[in-house]
Amino acid sequence: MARDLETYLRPGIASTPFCPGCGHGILMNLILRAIDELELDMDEMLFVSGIGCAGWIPSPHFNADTLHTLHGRAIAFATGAKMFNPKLKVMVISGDGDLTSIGGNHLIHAARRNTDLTVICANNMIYGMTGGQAASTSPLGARTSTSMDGNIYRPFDLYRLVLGAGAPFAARFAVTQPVSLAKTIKRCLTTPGFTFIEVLSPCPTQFGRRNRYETPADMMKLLMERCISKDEAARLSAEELKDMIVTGEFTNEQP
Ligand SMILES: Cc1ncc(C[n+]2csc(CCOP(=O)(O)OP(=O)(O)O)c2C)c(N)n1
Ligand SMILES: [Mg+2]
Repeated sequence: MARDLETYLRPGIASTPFCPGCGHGILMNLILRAIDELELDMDEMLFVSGIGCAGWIPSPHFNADTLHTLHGRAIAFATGAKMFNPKLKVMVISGDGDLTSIGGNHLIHAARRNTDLTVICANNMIYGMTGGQAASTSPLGARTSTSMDGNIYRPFDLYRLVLGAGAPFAARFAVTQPVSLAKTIKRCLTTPGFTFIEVLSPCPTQFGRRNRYETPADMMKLLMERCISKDEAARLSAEELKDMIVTGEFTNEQP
């Protein structure tokens, strides 16, 4: 039977670190929901995060063992813990800057090695916590505190990056697709090997206000309009697909 999700939180945490309209709280809820529906014992799990707003999703919130590690090094710590105790179910939850900018090297090698980890990347397309600098995921033309006239570099396409590095499974969903996202988190937690989910999570404070989103709701609405399933995408022309974000589960055929 479903438990009250509050029972998964450390007692005494009275407030949230997340800004109004941030998607990270929705993601936190869905991870706990997935754990609850699978009836996993959090005492047999370890949650690892790096530095950034997304790093706060597991730590200090989850009432379990959490490792809040150095910026960019969550996967390295998680790999060490898994090697030491292979029975642990190890989940890495961190931001796009942490996992794919400073930590990109660890990400591709864990994918290549098919290390038995579930990695969830909360992608808000910016370094949220430190003042809105451009990340390796910031879109072309995006205004950030380090690209006031628009970002001149192309962003990583994260699920393709991870599949290209050899991971057997990668997915992309937005926090505005909670049912599909929770289902995929459950799939990752029950699939051995390296599994990765890019979760699109709006940051109205650092990204939205610099990029002409009037309200936090506008960022959510845009995700709701633009995120389509890969089946829907298959029916669209290249022109129709231009502004769309294809979401779903993706696998690598090769072993
Ligand atoms: C070695 C090192 N470099 C830089 C920083 C500063 N720093 C901390 S978090 C962060 C970016 C976090 O961005 P992201 O992972 O996307 O998380 P968000 O806050 O957007 O959720 C940076 C640059 C640091 N703590 N350590
Ligand atoms: Mg970020």
